[in-house]
Amino acid sequence: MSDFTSWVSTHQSRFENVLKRLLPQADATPQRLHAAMRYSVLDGGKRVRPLLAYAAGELSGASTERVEIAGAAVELIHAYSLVHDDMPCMDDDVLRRGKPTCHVEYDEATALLVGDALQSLAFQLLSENRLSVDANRQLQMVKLLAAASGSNGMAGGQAIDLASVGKQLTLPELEQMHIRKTGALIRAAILLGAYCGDMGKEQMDALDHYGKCVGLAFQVVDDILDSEADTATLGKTAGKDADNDKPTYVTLLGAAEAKKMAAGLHAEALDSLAGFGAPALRLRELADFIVMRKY
Ligand code: GRG
Repeated sequence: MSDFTSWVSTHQSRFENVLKRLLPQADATPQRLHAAMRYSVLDGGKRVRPLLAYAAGELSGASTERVEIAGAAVELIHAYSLVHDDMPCMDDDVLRRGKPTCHVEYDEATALLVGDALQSLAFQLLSENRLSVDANRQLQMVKLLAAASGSNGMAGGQAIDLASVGKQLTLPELEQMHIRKTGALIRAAILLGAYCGDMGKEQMDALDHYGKCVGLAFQVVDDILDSEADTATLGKTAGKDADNDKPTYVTLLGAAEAKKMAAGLHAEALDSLAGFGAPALRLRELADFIVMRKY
């Protein structure tokens, strides 16, 4: 096992325990909602966003306990978005992380409430735990996650995505959609991880640029995987973009150009880490993983 693989699996399993502790217990009232929240968040997912938060936190000298709260807040928002995205009123999917989607396993009303409750819990965690010595900084962190997940971030990107079915988008339009829908939360994970420690403005800006590049690269690769990988490998239904007549990097540019674009974003992400030197190793490796992943 490479050093990176072992870092990933150690942090994934640490983080799983953090989530188990922070989520409401399944036997607490209302049991069905709490069980569905745990079903939707635990035992699945690559945990890319928390891993990025851990790596950014390592770079800014943050305490692991603080980074884990910030990472959990981001992961809960991510899990809520997947639960809602899979519902019949959106992507209408039956498979997520290799198991039946939340509304299939439970029911639609429960899935709606799971998303709502996960989102609230994310902000509760960010506000009830001390994540920075500076109260203003902590407020800034709450605002950062709100902006990344709201109508100018993830939810807005999803709205553009739903409105673009069956339409031809230009490359800048597609890019704007994905910067919001996928990129904003990935970028927030990195910045929140770093904000748990201490980092100067210039370094924060460099990290932000890294976040923008890997966030967009993540989506370009997602489009490629949706068209090339199979359902068993992905743990979610492959070929959904084509089935839903959605514009993607693959439909717009073709697979070969989309791969070149991912490689270009990968190189730009690595460039923005140049000033950090050796301590940014994990962020470099995570950029490699995001671009080379197979699921
Ligand atoms: C419902 C407000 C709202 C937003 C939904 C994130 C999203 C917006 C929709 C998910 C659909 C999708 C395929 C988005 C593309 C990229 C993406 C976020 C993929 C899933 O993330 P991974 O690969 O998932 O990190 P795991 O399961 O590993 O956590």
